[in-house]
This record gives sequence, structure tokens and C-alpha cells, in this order.
Amino acid sequence: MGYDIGVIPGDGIGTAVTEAAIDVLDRAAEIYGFETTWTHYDWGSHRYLESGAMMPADGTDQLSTHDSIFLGAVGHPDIPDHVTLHGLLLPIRKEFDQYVCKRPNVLFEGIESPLRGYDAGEIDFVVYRENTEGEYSDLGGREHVGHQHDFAVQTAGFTRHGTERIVRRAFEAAQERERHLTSVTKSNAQRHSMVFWDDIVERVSDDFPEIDMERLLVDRASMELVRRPEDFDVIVASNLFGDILTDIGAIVTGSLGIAPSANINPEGEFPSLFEPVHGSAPDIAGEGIANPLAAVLSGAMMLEHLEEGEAASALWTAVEAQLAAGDPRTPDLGGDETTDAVVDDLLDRLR
Ligand code: GGG
Repeated sequence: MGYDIGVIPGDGIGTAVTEAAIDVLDRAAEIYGFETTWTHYDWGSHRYLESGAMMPADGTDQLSTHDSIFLGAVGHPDIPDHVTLHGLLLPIRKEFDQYVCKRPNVLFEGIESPLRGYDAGEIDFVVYRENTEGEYSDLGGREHVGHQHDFAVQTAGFTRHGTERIVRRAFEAAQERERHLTSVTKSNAQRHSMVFWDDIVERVSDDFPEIDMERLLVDRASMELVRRPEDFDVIVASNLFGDILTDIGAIVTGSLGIAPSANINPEGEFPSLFEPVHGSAPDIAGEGIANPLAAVLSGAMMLEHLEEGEAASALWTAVEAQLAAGDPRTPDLGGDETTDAVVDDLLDRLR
């Protein structure tokens, strides 16, 4: 069996963590008897600075031939963040209808949560973030720029189709887990789109009577994720709220450096994209100390998606064992080791 993966290392530490993860994934492929071809795309901020575009006009056409896409990070201190994000990552998510953004948050053995009194496994939830519309809809504009009376309009678009399908996928995930689902909105203030979301959740919940369903406003959910993270199992949220909640999820389980994510087109009509939750971290780019574990675990999610379950489990197990051992660790986890040291140790563990 062989897989053809499109790789976009992107910006900052994206290059280092992507190459590190590829070394580990190649070892898993060798052991579990499949081949992986990596086709690199040199797209990102350096390209933008040279040519005015993060990727070529036919970028998504080029990517469409791959089985999956593996991405590092996007963002550069000299370019506004909305330019880098809208120039690369968001068009890919939208064009390939990757409407499920799945982000697991697990407290691993050996990791100390900044929250007191939690042991390994006691925090374990997954966020299903809507990934193609909502607050990330590119609808709006600015008028009278440069004048005193300038203004901006940004519209969040929620379709029944888009909302229902992410909610359904989240209920299905809850069925496979602890059968508890939390839908997060702000329907007290946003009485059009978020009440619409609530209505759809109510209707879909009729098809899943065995799932214990809770609704929380996003402010309360943010607080409860800090106060009682152990009570969460599956969270479903809109694009923006899901993004924010998964940063909270990453930090209560230790570090953004170990938080993976998958942008999935469940129907398989288009390639799905796998990336660490973290960004380009320009402050440590080039220093050799970026944590590659989020990228490695994102790679494991990719292998799971490609139905290489054994190899995916082996990667999770190797990461779990390394974290439990407490060494080597990059600075985000309180250590002083390098990206390479973390990779070498994982390769040894897989051998
Ligand atoms: N590794 C992903 C990355 O670089 N993300 C940057 C970012 O700002 N993402 C925003 C989002 O996921 O909505």
C-alpha cells in the first residue's frame, strides 16, 4: 500500500516540526509495511514576500491529487495574520470541504496540567469545530477607509447544511466515546445564528437519544473547561468558538506543543489536512527547540484517517511512553532538549 502526501511546511517552526514528523512517520511506514511519498510545496510567507501570494492560483488543484495534506504552520511577523491565513490555510479548508476540525485534548502521563490535582487521563475530550463557515465566512467589507466615519462589516454565515453535518458528526463521535456531548454557542446574545444552531442541535439530538446532551454559552464553557475539564467528552462548536476552546484545551492538557488536529472531509471526496494546533512561533523559529510532538500526533491522526490504524497507534504509544519517561523534553514542556533529541528518542521507541 502507498500514500501520496502533499506537504506544506509553511512558516516559522512549521518547517522543523513537519520534517521531524516525517522522519517519524517514515519509520512507522517501514515497520508497518506501507510506503509514503511526500511531495513538498514551498508555499507560505517567504513566497508571499517574493511574489505577493502565499500559494499559486492553482494551488488547490495541485493539492487535489494527494491522498492527504500535511501542514506545518502559517504566520509571519512582517505580514498581517489575516493575509497569511486567508492566503493559504482557509482556502484549502474551504475548497476541500474539510468541515470537521477534530482536536483531541488528552492529559498524558508525565504531563502536569496547570490545573491542580489532575492525573493522567482525567482530562480527555475532543472538540468538533465547524471548519468551513460561521464566523470564518469571508463576508463583509470596509468603507470610508482613512476617514473619521470609516466602518467595517463582518458577517457570520451559518447554513442548515453546514451546521447539521458538524453536529451530526459530533453526536456520532460521542456515541463512540462516553456518550456526553456539549454544544457551545452564544445564543443569548447572538439570537439569530446561534439560536438557529441550537434548534439544529435539538433536532439532531432526537436521533441520538442515548447521548447526554448539554448546552453551554461560550463564556461559561471557557470557565468550566478550567474548573471541571474532566466532565467534558465531545464538544461541538462553531468555527471561532471551536478555535478558542481548543487553545484552552491545549493548555489545560500541558502545552500547545503537543496538541494535534485534523481537518477532515469525511466523505473522502477531497483530501483531508492534518496540522498541529500551534502556529509558526517566530520567536523560537530556527533555534532547533520546537516541540515536534503535535506534528507527530497530527501525523498519527493522518495515518488513522488513511486506515493505517496499527501504525497510528504505535505513534501514539511512542509519544505517550516518551512523555511518561519525562525525557527528552523541549522547553515548552519545561525541558531543555532539542527537536532532534525528541525525534531520535521516538525513532528508538518505534524500532
Ligand atoms: N498549524 C496551524 C497554524 O499555523 N494555524 C495558525 C492559525 O492561526 N490558525 C487559525 C485557525 O486554525 O483557525
